[in-house]
Amino acid sequence: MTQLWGIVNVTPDSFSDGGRYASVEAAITHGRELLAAGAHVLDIGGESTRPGSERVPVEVEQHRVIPVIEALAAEGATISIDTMNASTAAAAVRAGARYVNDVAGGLADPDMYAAVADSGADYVLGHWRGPSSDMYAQAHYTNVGAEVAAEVADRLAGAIAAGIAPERIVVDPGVGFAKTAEHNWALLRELNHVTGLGHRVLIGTSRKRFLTTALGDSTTEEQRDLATAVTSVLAAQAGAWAVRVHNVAASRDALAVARTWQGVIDD
Ligand code: PMM
Repeated sequence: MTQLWGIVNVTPDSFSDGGRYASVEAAITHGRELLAAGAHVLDIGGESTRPGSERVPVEVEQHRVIPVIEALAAEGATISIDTMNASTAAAAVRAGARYVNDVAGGLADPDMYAAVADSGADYVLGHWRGPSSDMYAQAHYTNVGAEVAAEVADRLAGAIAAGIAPERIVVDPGVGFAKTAEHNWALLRELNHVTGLGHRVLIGTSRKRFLTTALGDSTTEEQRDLATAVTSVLAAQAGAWAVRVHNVAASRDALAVARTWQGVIDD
């Protein structure tokens, strides 16, 4: 059964003056809602990686995410920490996280592989070519599926050499990271290169701008949830182990319909 990873962003709410308490409480509540909607894993992040985003100091990142991880892990949730920072990864695992989701695949922090190896957590290794502030400068490919898979294979070798057991590593081709919309669609069409690496594969398409190629430029992020649910089914059919989504209920239903179509009655 495809794993549903629900996204919990712990970032200050610009419309609220409640400060840290408000964003922590809101994130915990949101995490509970995603679990009720069927999320298997909550992916908790305190630093945006959207195109153009600036980095957040690690102290601020940890101040945001650690109380949320502690609270939700104590309630029995399976937690992933979405971070590019080794120290945040280590602190999050101490607080109860079971996965370290690193969109930079170890390239943003030279200590990441060692921190993950020591922590005992599973590792999501994302394809990345540079910081979000100028990621489009790196968006050059002739055969995106093969090139992404080759670069991920390189990172995999480094992670395994640093002591992370291969079966603990999930790979992610990094939809939207140093890729144009055309690259993202081609990458998804050629997912066999990445699934062929022999690891679990996680795909993150949720609400991303490239979906407007299909939907039209004027769609808001929330208006991309149905399209995201369709990509969840297509990703699952292409061999993905997990999808990372904002609207868990939409992808849960879409995946349930696809399973039923295929005659799989598993829940
Ligand atoms: N995308 C974002 C953040 N974290 N993690 C993984 N593993 N894969 C992704 O594609 C991914 C990620 C950016 O999206 P968001 O800002 O909507 O969370």
